[in-house]
Amino acid sequence: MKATVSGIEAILVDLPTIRAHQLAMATMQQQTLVIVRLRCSDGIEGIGEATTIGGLSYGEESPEGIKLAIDTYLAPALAGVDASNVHAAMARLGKVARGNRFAKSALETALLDAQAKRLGVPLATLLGGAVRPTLPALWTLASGDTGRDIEEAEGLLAQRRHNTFKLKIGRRSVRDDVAHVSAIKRALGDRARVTVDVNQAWNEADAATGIAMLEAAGIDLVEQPVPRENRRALARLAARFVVPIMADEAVSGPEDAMELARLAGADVFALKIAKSGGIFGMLRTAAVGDAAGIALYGGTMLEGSVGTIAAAHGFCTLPELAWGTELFGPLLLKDDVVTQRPVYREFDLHLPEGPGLGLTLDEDKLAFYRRDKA
Ligand code: MUC
Ligand code: MG
Repeated sequence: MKATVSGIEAILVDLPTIRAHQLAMATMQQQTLVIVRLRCSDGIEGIGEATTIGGLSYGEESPEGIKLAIDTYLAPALAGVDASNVHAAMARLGKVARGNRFAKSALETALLDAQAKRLGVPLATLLGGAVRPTLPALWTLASGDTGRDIEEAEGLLAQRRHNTFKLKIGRRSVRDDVAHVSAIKRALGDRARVTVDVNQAWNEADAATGIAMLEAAGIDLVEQPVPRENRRALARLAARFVVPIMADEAVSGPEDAMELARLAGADVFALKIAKSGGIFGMLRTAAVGDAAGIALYGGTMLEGSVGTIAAAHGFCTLPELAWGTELFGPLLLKDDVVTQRPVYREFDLHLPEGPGLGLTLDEDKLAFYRRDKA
């Protein structure tokens, strides 16, 4: 019996965070997930998630816009299509909508979750198989306070939960940011790797000054120091400094990856399923990086468990993942909408077992946190 897509629901879910999370462009006090439920005629339901950071301040899609795009354009285009043919379904979405990669990613995850459940295999198995059973996951220190960040890092090192810390900078002056980062690196020493994410906040001159000082302070990686459009500046910085430069906002899909590879524009690519329009787009982006000798890193949009585990299934199939991942999103949330939250142990994220994503929605929590609850 052929299974077809019989219904799609996109649900806005507002969840509290464990603390404020300060980035160059926004301070998050909570996180909004868009949870997608995709029902099929054979009774199987797939779930997916589209999540961004800080409304419209980080990317071009907002949670509300993602829901609108799904409800109005994408869900109607999938009504009645063969639910077992994910590539054909996604090609159809490509015809009805340009861009809207986060929304498409959530739908692709839901289709893949449903199909893997139908076949009785984990999603990574449907993708060809996992080459690593767990994924290293870093933690982002972004409380806005140096002392509090050091205390947080010390606690997580002692618990053996994380040994790599990413610092969000770019809000303050270059000098203040460098002082903050250097103090944290001095306190942690060789016990932890410390990386920074500038989230496009510096111009090229600031970046040259800042990166020279960060390099001297022993920082391991500098992520997206300049605006994403300024690929040539990224290339000049990558050529000038020994500390690896990572492209994040500058690399969405394989086309960006190709352009950056041509320019020698980055040493590392941050991969994310949302910005690539789904797991397959992320894998195509990774393939370009691999071919160009660019190291890979598994990024996050600070998704909850559904989006995080979807990305994890994709990342664990990559032959090379030299810089590990930052799949810590669920840990930033006080609560979630799944019955069992992901396990983090011995510095790694452990994938759940079971078919599909290996997750089940918690109906009570979903009812409680959904924005449109009665
Ligand atoms: C980004 O730009 O990498 C990842 C961790 C975090 O705190 O924000 C992000 C997004
Ligand atoms: Mg980033």
